[in-house]
Amino acid sequence: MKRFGLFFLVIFTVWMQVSGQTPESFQYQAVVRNTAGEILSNQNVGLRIALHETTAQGPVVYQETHQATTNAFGLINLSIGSGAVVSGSFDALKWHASSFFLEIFLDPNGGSNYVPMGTSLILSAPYSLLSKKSSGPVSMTSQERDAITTPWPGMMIMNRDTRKMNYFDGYGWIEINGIRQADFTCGQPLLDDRDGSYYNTVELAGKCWMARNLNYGQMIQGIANQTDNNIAERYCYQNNPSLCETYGGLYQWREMMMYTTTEGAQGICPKNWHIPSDSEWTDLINATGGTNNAGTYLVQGGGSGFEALMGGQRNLNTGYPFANVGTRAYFWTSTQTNSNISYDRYLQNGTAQVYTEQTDKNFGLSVRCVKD
Ligand SMILES: [Ca+2]
Repeated sequence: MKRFGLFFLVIFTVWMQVSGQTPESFQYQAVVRNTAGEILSNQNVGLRIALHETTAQGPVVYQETHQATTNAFGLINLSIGSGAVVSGSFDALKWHASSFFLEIFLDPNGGSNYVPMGTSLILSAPYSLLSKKSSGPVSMTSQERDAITTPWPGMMIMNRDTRKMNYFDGYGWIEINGIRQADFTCGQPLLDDRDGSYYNTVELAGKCWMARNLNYGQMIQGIANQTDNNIAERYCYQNNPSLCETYGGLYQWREMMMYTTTEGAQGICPKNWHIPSDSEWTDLINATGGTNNAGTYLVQGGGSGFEALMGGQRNLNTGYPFANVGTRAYFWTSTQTNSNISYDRYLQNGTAQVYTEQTDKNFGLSVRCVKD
């Protein structure tokens, strides 16, 4: 059997759909040749696209299939994001927060006997998909900036590594040093510059709390333990990244604490924020109606601004280690009972009570950070 190669992979133009009913997408163009270098012209081919998050070997967060016909020059044009969805949600991809790698599988006979053709980093797509969502320059890392193949003079980006504006002067990138006009005040969105995520914040009991669950780190499968490997890891309910978008990540206690047991440690929180202690949780609850009532006020739409969602937990069951999404919200504290157990608080749908319990550190619960 002949082996085929996509010799020439170009992601050249990213364009946005403006019709409300049409999904966002980006254009992908490739020339299909066989290994002898011969162009496959006027041929029906089947393709499967897989998007990996973070690294080329990272979790597959989206897959779709396409049928295409090469033209006389072997060229195919695909609109990624508008194929037949196999898994995941294109709209839920966090272009601004992560790197994505596009893996192509091809059946040169037009069927679904796909052969892997290779993986490449997507660079242009985040830029343009994101620019639809904001009128100003988009944020990216220095590495992503340097990978823009054809910056134009005057092009401007927000450098997420330095948190400064960069512009291209026709010869190279120039960084602008500015003067901070005002410090962060609670109630403003918090930018987590590790991944570009924003968190609403709310001041309660004299402390500034995240108003959304932390959603930082690399997703791993629920059956595996998070480990002390210098990689921040999270679970997503049902191993579904789009549920992390809604409910945030679920963290084992030791991972959340970044392998210290010091109450109030920064742990997995952004710089200058920390994991709330049990007493900080007590203060929060006392300020929002007390143990018997605070549940009413802490939930989304409850009026306190805390906006708790019932994100459920990662538990210790083999097979299906997730439970209680939609019915319970669990939050770790940084206060441990002993080396195996720590305090957490949970809310239950339809109940005003806020419960305190002591839970095995291997459970995966939600995390709210508090400003130092
Ligand atoms: Ca880890």
